[in-house]
Amino acid sequence: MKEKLEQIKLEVLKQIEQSDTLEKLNEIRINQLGKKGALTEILKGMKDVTPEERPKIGQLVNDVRIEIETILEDTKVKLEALVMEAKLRNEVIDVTLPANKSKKGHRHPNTIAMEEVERIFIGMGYEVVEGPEVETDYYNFEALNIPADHPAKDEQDTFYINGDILLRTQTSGTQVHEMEKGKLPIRMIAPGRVFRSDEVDATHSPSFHQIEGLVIDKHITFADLKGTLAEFAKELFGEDTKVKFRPHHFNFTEPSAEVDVTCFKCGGSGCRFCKGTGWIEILGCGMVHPNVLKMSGINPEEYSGFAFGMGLERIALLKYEIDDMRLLYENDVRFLKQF
Ligand code: 2U9
Repeated sequence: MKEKLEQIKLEVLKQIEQSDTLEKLNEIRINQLGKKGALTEILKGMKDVTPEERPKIGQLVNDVRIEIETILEDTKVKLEALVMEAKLRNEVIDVTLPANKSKKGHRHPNTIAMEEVERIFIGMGYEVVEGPEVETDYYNFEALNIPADHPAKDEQDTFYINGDILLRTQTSGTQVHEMEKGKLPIRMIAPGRVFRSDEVDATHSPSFHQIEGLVIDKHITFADLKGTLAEFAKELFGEDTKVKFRPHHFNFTEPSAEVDVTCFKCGGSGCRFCKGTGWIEILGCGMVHPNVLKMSGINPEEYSGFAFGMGLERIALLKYEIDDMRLLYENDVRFLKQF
């Protein structure tokens, strides 16, 4: 038995010595030490050994097993080191090669314009407030002095969830929610996505973005509105920009106006960009209608305010001289990477 064990040991050691890959080494482990291995076979044959001899033989088998395992483990470590060495030799990194350029994205022109407008108003002490895109008829129309069946609702046709719940056509509901909180004064802008049942063309989209503003305090006058928007226009389009207020009508403001700025391309003398007029329309505004204040629990005898609203896409198109709004939504990288 002893000789047989010695013979197995020598045979295994020879095999280990000759194995030059980790796979071969593993094969030896399975064949020799596994369930069907030579050593296990010997243990199985222990029933033929006398009871006195059994512990001795058992000890011998164990010693040989430990010796083989130790040599297998040492050889494995050596082979792994060789594999790693060869790998390191083959995978030489040329640190002088130019690196692969990572394709870094950047902000969308809409986002750039939005953040620019926000920056200007934050600088004037305004808070940026976001509101829900799904609104009730009350917050989108009723509270803004647009009652049921008013023709203004026709111009702002939208997508209805049911008879009362709709996708907002303007961000004005956000200001109504703020007014209802009863914390005055208010100086806020409400940027966000709005929806209209419009066909897509160069200047329309069923989903676009607005930035509306609202200021409510004691003694707010149209002069505050003019001064604020004149300053905003200068910041956005340049120090020489002048503003013009044209009378207009909105249900939620009285008096109301549309605001033009001097064309930043020709300075007001008239060019193709401003269609020869020297002026470009950028937003609408007005003094908050007393009905609107009253409906949200604000006393119009004590408080007054002004509001304004602009289409963000329109600002982005003007600022970056883009002539088709659809380009802003197509996500064509060749277009987007120009900004
Ligand atoms: C409250 C009271 C008044 C917001 C205003 C406009 C004028 C306006 C248009 C610009 C182009 C919408 O995107 S557009 O089609 N908006 O002209 N918006 S005043 O007035 C408010 C808002 C909230 C409580």
